[in-house]
Amino acid sequence: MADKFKPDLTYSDVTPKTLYMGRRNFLLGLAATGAAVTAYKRLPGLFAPRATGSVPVPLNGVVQSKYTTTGEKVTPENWVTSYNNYYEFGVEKDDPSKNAKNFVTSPWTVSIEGEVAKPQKLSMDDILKVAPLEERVYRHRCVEAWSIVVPWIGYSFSNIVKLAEPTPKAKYVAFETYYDRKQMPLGSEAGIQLPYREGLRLDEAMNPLTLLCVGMYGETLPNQDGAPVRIVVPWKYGFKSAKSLVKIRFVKSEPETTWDMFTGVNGTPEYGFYANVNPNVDHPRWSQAKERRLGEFLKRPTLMFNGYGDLVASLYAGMDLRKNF
Ligand SMILES: Nc1nc2c(c(=O)[nH]1)N[C@H]1C(S)=C(S)[C@@H](COP(=O)(O)O)O[C@H]1N2
Ligand SMILES: [Mo]
Repeated sequence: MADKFKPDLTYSDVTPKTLYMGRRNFLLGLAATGAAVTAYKRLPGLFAPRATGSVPVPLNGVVQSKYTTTGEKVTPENWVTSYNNYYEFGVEKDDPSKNAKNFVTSPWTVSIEGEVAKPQKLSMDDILKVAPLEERVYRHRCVEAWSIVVPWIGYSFSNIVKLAEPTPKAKYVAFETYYDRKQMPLGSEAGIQLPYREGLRLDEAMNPLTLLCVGMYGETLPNQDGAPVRIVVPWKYGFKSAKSLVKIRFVKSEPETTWDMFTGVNGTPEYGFYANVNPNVDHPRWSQAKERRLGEFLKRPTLMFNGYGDLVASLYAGMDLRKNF
């Protein structure tokens, strides 16, 4: 790929980063700057220092992706890390940033299982070697009508699918995320079934936009944003983008998910399996026509498929998107 490379360290980053990276790792980071893809192949691990799971560290060798399709202003990182949902750490928007500080994400294992020729367990180092890391700026729209624009880092999830070699029986992918009552004591009060479960149809999972995500804003993921590895599905409501992934299971039929098992305040299901961003189909309790971009005052119109229709609309040809919401 002849894309431009984005250095992982810019001059303005240098001072704060030296403080927590330590001199050796800092120099390693500098050495990798500009060497990008070749460095990606040579570096023993892409984490500058080994991630402790408490402080994000720069990711080296990240290339710009052709799937950055929005020229919209990136949301200030501060908003993205301090206003979000991660119910295992509490249900208020400022809970995850406060309560996930000491979440231990190293070592980490992601298990690939089910209808595959190659079931396997991957460490984070394995995951970082599957494909070159790309930076992709995506719109991200929560079902609760707020949105953000984030420079994620990762690669197409299709790379994982290829690694797993699904059998012809595999039609869906089920995701399961980490749950430990000791580290996540507020999870039991969240009112949803944990561990958090999500899923995609196999063709949705194969769509190049579906991202296996290991970082954002040039660094590994902060705990509250799903460290150390998560899914990002930009044309669907945010709840499909499961954080802190531990299991990827290829299955024959549509898997149960945390949010389609959830019966809302009226005792009826409020969230469908598809969850495609759709300004024309309201949530039972609020309109989806507009959204508030975090940090902005005026609401903006919500876009069909969150603006990714040219790449994903064909997945739903002939489907009634009101029924399959
Ligand atoms: N494990 C887990 N993943 C999760 C959630 C959660 O509560 N637990 N919340 C989801 C919701 S509702 C949203 S909007 C996004 C938010 O992602 P962000 O914090 O990176 O913005 O994460 C999704 N992934
Ligand atoms: Mo959400």
